[in-house]
Amino acid sequence: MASPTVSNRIQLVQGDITRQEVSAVVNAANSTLLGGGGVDGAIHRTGGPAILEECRIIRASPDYKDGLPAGQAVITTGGKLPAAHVIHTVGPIWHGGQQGEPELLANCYHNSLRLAAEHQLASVAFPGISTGVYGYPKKEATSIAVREVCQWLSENQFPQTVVFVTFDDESRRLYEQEL
Ligand code: AR6
Repeated sequence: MASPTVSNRIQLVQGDITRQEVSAVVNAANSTLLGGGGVDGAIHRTGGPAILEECRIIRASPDYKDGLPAGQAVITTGGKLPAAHVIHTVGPIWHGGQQGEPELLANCYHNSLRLAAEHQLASVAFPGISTGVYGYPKKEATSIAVREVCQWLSENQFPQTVVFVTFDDESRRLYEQEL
């Protein structure tokens, strides 16, 4: 049987990322890994304390004593979420675009996908990393998200499927245009 094309491996869903039945959901975290608002708050609220416990263990390792740098990713349990895992990544805070924001945002997608592949995860759901509190312009962020995911899928077998989860109508339209 022919392998599915990249576009057949991408889905667009409008809704709450914590309800996605996927192998892993990606958390738009901050470098403390100890929780926050937006997607981060929703994931910890719905997933329960097991996620925070693992985040604290990660923070206790010498590698992450100063926190998780922007662009990097780590994986924990999904606790009580339908998803078995959470991949936590830290998006860049938007400072106008001249401080490495596009590269850092691309790294978030790339490193999250690399972790998913290392764990042979079938499906991963991404929110629009950095497009909330961190202020990244949605159109530019969407373009980077779609570009990085398409490139990864064209070169790798895992994850088999990527789901872009959008919250609002504007974001959904931007993904539709980009895809
Ligand atoms: N499901 C899907 N998308 C959502 C949800 C949800 N439940 N909630 C919000 N969005 P944000 P950031 C959308 O602010 O910009 C936290 O405090 C939202 O509309 O969650 O990376 C962290 O601890 C937006 O488009 O993440 C950090 O301190 C996108 O998800 C900081 O916010 C991301 O919004 C990270 O900010």
